[in-house]
Amino acid sequence: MNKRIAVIVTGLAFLLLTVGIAGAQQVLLPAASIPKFVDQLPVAGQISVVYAGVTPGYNIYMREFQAQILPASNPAAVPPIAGFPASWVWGYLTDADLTGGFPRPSYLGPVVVATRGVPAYPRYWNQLPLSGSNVQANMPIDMTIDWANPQSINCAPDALGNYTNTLCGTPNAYTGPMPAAVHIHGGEVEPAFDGGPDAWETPDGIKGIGFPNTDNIFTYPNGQQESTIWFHDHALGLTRLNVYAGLAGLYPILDTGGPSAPLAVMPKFPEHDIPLIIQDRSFDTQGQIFYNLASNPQPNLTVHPFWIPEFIGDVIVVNGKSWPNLNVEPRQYRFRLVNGSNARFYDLSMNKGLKFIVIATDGGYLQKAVLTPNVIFGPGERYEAIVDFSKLKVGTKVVMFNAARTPFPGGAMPTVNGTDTIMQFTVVANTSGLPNTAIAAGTALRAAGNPIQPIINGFTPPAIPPAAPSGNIVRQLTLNEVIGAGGPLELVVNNSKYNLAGLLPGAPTPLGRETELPAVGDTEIWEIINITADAHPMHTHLVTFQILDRTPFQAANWINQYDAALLAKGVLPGYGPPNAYNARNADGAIGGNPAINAFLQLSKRRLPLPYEMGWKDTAIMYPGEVTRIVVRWAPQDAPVTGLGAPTAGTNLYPFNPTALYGGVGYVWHCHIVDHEDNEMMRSYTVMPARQPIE
Ligand SMILES: [Cu+2]
Repeated sequence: MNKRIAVIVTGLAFLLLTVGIAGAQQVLLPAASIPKFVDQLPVAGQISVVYAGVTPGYNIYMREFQAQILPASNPAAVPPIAGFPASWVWGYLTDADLTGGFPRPSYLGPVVVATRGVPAYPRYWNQLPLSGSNVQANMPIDMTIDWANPQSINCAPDALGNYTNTLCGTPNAYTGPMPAAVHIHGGEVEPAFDGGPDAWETPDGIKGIGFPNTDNIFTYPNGQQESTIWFHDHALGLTRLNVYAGLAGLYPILDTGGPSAPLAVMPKFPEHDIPLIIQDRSFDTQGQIFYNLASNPQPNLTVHPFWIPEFIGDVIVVNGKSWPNLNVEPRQYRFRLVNGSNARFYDLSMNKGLKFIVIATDGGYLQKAVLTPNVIFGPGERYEAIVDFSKLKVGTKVVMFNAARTPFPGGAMPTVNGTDTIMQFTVVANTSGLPNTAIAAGTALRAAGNPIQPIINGFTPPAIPPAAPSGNIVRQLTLNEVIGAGGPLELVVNNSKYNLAGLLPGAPTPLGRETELPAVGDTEIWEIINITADAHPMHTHLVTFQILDRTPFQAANWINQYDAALLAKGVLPGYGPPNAYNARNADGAIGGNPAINAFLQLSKRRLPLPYEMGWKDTAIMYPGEVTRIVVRWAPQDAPVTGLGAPTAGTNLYPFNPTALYGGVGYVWHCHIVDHEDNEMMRSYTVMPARQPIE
């Protein structure tokens, strides 16, 4: 462990001293030269809104266009400065947007407002440039990683894992039409419409194996609870670039029967219900987005010339504007916080004595509102929080700050008056005339017939050991870094590369690469053992889960056993766990790893934070800890016990999650998208029945 951490720290010191490698044609715009709080935060209206509950079919066009991210002018500057030009970006446009004028106020969007129980049928069109893209010119595409490769050149590694095709290595970057795949993050949808990493299509019609043959029309049943889900690009090995370029939008699902009375009276979009999609970006001296390879350089350029372990931006962008201001009335506001960054975690707080009243997690409302001075979240996570400006005088300015280190949690502090600052709120007179609301700590948030259903034992975790209620399948799975000279070369889940086949004899698809084969309707405990130096926000497709606990373990001792087992079996980094995946270890867990319970430091075990005690689809897994989650392959509302409770082999979804499209099921992965793009993702398939376990 210590050695691994030392390697990372060395890499960080290196990045602070270097500039420009592959992006040498772009020169970094100093973040300090960008004035803060000049532009207003784009809200619903400037970001288009599509009411899918009213119009279930709608078009989304992926296009290249210009958006004004940096201030176009700065009237307050003395002496006056000219401001910055619009930036070339990629984004999702609606029919109305095509004639809506450019540059747009934001690259993000649209906000697609869905209604629970009313299916939506978006039609996605990849209309990114066939050639001559202004965005792609600033975003070198690494062909040495496992990616959505639309060309006939084979860039895959050889049997030993070496990348030998010189057409794919330094200094070549892919410049052809860009593959894209739209993933509905948090959506309960069948595999064909999940928009997983293999479901990509290029603007000239080349398709990945998972792209549905439905005339580009997807089906989202919208069966889950009222929550803020979102959609973003997910193309294999390209997600970090496509999302960075702007391909992300919000997808709130509304349900009149979901919230409690005090919450139901809060106005919905747009006035007092406002998404805050937080991202970090860098810009060049021409005002163009800059995927700055020097922000965390890849130390082994001969292996992956254009992939870096984590992109670290020096400019904070909210809803597509750098360091914006939002004018607020002296009343309560509802903010839908989305961490849309590549790799940056945020630890949000506010001055002037303001706190967050957290009301919802990724997948729905908490049972009761939680008052907290700060909210910590990683890429992909969402929280909804009430902020009460009612006690502040008109004219008061409130700043939202960030205290999270990068990489999280042990990396560098955010820069002072830079990445430590998110945005500003200015209190203005109440002109809406709408009555205030009264959400407070402890306010019940869910309608009477809609309590949260703790999958097992409430949020009181079962004792360790045994690790789980008898009869439940328990998986113990690792998060690993593959380290080369100077730093990480890739990151993997359970020491298994994404497309590594043959780990599980009898794996059900022609690809044979999946290892997690839960039965539909089953409830499993996943114990994720993080032996890397950093925290990873792990994300499951299809299902929301609940966090049971986090427990530090004697890392050096367990890793010694683990490394010895890998060595004894001759297993190379990235080529699977040391033992047979489906054989129970001494803890009764499958996954192919040495038992860990004896190494847990139980006195240091922590329950999830109060604001994490709800439905999650992405959760922070800290280094040196085992994070336990309980996952159930059934709709959120299915009862936990008694009549109608799902059991292994019962499908309660209104679709068939075991249906495979092109041999593709679902994935689960790290949502640091730079990690996800370089192997930190596993393929998983929902099965009609439990698989035999040895
Ligand atoms: Cu990760």
